[in-house]
Parts: sequence; C-alpha cells; structure tokens
Amino acid sequence: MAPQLRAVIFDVDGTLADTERDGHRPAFNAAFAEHGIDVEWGVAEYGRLLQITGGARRIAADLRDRGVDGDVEDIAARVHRTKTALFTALVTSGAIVARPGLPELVADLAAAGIRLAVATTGRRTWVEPLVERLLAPHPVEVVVTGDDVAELKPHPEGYERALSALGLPAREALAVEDSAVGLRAATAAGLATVVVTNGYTADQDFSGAAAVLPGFDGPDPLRARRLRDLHRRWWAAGAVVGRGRGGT
Ligand code: XBP
Ligand code: MG
Repeated sequence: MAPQLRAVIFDVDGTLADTERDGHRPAFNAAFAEHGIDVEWGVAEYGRLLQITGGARRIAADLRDRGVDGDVEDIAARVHRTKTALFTALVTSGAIVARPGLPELVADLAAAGIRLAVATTGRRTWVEPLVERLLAPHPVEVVVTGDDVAELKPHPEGYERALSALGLPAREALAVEDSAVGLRAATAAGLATVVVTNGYTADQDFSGAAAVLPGFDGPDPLRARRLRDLHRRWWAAGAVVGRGRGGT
C-alpha cells in the first residue's frame, strides 16, 4: 500500500529563504572584521565553502587552509559567536523573507492536515525566530538545529531526530531541501526528498531526489497535492527497482 504523507520536514538555509549570499555571508565577513581578521568571503568563494556545513566548522576549515596559526577551533568559535549575534539581529529586523510561493505551500499543507517540521544545521539562536517569522501562523511541531546533533549534514542525524520527535517512520514524511549535501542527509535518513534549487545549488547533483524544481512558485506551483503525488511516486518507483529504503 502506498505510504501516507503525514509530515513535511523543511531545510532552512536556501530552502525557506535565500539566506546564504546576502545574509550569512555578510554576517561572517562583519564578524571577521570585528575580530581583526583579514578575511572577506566573496560570493563565489562562499559558494564553495558551503560544502562545509555549520558556520564554526566553515570558519575553522578556511582559517586552517589559509595557514592561520594558533588554536583555530577557538578562534572560529569566537568569530562564530559574533556572526551568530549579527545574523540573529538581521533575522529579528525582518530583513529575511520567505522564498516566493513558500507561504502558500505551507498554508496548503496545514489546511491538508500535513504536519510541519524543520531540520537545519544552523544555530537555534537565529533559527527559532526565523522559522517563527517565515512559517507563522502555522505550527511547526519540531525544530531540529545544529545545536541538537553531534553530526551535521550530510549525516542523517538531524532528519532522524526530526522523525523520532514526530513519531513517524521515514516513509510517512518528505524532506524539502535546496542542496546536494541536504539531499544526501535526507536520503540517508530514508526520506523522499524534493529539491528546490537556488543560485548556489542549481548545478549540483540531485540524483535520487523525488523532484528537482527551480522554485515553489511558477506555472505549476508546489502545493500539498503535488507533494503527495511526488511522495507516492517516489515510493512506488523505489518498490519497482527494489531500492532498500528504511523507515518502513
Ligand atoms: C546551512 C548551513 C549553516 C549556515 C550558517 O544549513 O550549513 O551552517 O550556512 O548557519 P541548512 P550557522 O541548509 O541545513 O539550513 O552559522 O548558524 O551554522
Ligand atoms: Mg540548505
């Protein structure tokens, strides 16, 4: 029997909002400047650095690559605390808006009785106010952040925790992601995944996704009915080719 779609688990950065290029990146750069560190990430360079998930890890990896001396982990942690404060202020100022079509999709999911959750590598300090702003008034039952996991994406831990908090098997939920790293995490948790790309991710490899779309809106906007259909088809195709998918 085809599995029911009971919950959608959304990624945050790049998925709910286009946060990376003009949100996180300038906050990282301002934090470097505040700490007297002569690093400024350009648009293309930051796109490459997005392969490293988690802001503190991203800073540490880059400082190490640049041959910075001293306790790089400690420097990265301090710079990242400043970056988190700066980015949180940006979120609470209301400067970050939902991707076009997302509010309509979320309202339709809520009306259809499909539960909402979030799984991100970002920090809870800014994730909670952003999710509240972007998804209100619809209740988001579960918010798993980078503070809640030992392993960041592409590890499936964040998605596994979200499923466990929802009390659902993977086959009764669906992930919405924007990146190949996120797709790997969701797929490894056994989830059907719809990818909605952005400027940084459009050329990545999305093999195994239930669908790859350029946005939530357009001539055939993403709504509950279409997501249900994509979810059902993904599982039907998996059954035909005998892919071993967990969470039964
Ligand atoms: C994207 C990330 C995050 C953000 C920065 O997360 O990897 O690290 O770039 O946020 P996702 P922090 O797509 O899973 O939402 O500085 O708080 O880590
Ligand atoms: Mg993302």
